[in-house]
Amino acid sequence: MQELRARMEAAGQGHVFQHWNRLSTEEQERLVVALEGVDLDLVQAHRALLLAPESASHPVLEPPKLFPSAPQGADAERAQLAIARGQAWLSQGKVGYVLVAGGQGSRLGFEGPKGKFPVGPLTGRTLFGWHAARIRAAEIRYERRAPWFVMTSASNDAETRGYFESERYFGLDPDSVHFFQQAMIPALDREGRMVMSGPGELFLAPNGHGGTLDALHSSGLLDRAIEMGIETFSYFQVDNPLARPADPLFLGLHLLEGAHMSSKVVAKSGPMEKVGVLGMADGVLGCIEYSDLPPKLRDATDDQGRLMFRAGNIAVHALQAQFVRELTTDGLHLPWHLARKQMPAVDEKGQTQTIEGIKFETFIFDALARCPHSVTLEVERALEFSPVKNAEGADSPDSCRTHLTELFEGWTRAAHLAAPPRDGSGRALIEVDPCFAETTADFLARMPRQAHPLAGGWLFA
Ligand code: UD2
Repeated sequence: MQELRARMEAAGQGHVFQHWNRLSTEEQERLVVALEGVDLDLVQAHRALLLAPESASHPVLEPPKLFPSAPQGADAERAQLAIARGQAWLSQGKVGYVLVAGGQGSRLGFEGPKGKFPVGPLTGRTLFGWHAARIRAAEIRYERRAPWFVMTSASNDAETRGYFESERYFGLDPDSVHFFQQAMIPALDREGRMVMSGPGELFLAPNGHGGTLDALHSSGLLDRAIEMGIETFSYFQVDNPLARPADPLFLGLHLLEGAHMSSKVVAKSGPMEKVGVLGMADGVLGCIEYSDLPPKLRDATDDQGRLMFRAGNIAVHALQAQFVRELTTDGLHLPWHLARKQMPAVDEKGQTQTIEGIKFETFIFDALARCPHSVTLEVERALEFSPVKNAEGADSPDSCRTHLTELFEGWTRAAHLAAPPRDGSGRALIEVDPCFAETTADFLARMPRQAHPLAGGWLFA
């Protein structure tokens, strides 16, 4: 105890004991356990980062080279080659899926893991359900079971595992689903002191999606994946039910290029859309936040009238397992970002107030800076990106359901089927199971096939 107290005081964090005498024995024990789990060197590094004067750097920004969504000529030939390569890679069991689901979903206002949120227009299929169905579809197509690594955090791990169990792993083999938790780290106040959310409670926050790589390593799953023969991780986020983790074109392009890490992007809907864009800063690939893109570059267009900086990041990546190993040996080699957030903090009198504290996060896309080779594939937004982030408006459950039904209805039009029934608001009542089709071509290949009636609409399953 004395040693712990001395260490905290030496690090300028002695305040964590200021309410010690008011705590019950159990609370004291809990606090000691929490403090012993803190990496004080990391906290010191975060403190130094916070208190350092801000440097105003102005890097030279350039758009990245994009592989086009509708390739022509030599690109079309390369795409054919890539698809064959990607399919072979999937059939040989070289791909492991990594889903990040550790975030807190506070913008959505949903209690519990975001992956439990229902978005299936007819079935109410949840976000986890969509991802599982796409993995199942790949299992069927490539006649190969692949491991699925699901990252949770302390706040949603037990509920996520319980949910998979209650859903019988959505028809997947439970042994192929591996949960792992990302690390939680202290947040700091403006003076660089660790925030206490109660007299004996240290405030901890997830360490950002870059923490996925570190957690894969420290959980032992990285080594296990490599032992299983996994060479490429297909990484995607829980909030996008249209993410296609087993896309042979993307995986194949990544392999043909000999890339360490690759990304999918969609064309920004307009200069003002608030998404990060992939781009080069002083010749180094990364993600440029929309707020860091000067208006002149934000609005600039190319000779075809398209935005020059249009490569909207949809957070879908392919990463080589050996590259993940390099990045995580002797700690995670990614830069830290500061996020100012409202959080509860106990004051000297023991009263809890809301303060503006600072969370520290690493971002997966910063690993792009360390790749000598990388592919950036532009994909169709309608087919691959409809995230659920906000309670209403853009990127909400409602916009996502509309998006899904418009996509599926387009497939029925391509197949010359009659128009599906509509609800009172005019939205088509239709849903297509990913195991039935994931693209127009898949859907057409399944015709003629009758839909099952469900909830007054058509379900293709
Ligand atoms: C992210 C990207 C943005 C764009 C967008 C696409 C950042 C900073 N911005 O914005 O550029 O690509 O996604 O949808 O990433 N997560 C964890 N642990 C964490 C933090 C996040 O698992 O500690 C997961 C979270 O569950 C979610 C995903 O990462 O699946 C995205 O996190 P977010 O909601 O914080 O990122 P967002 O939507 O602001």
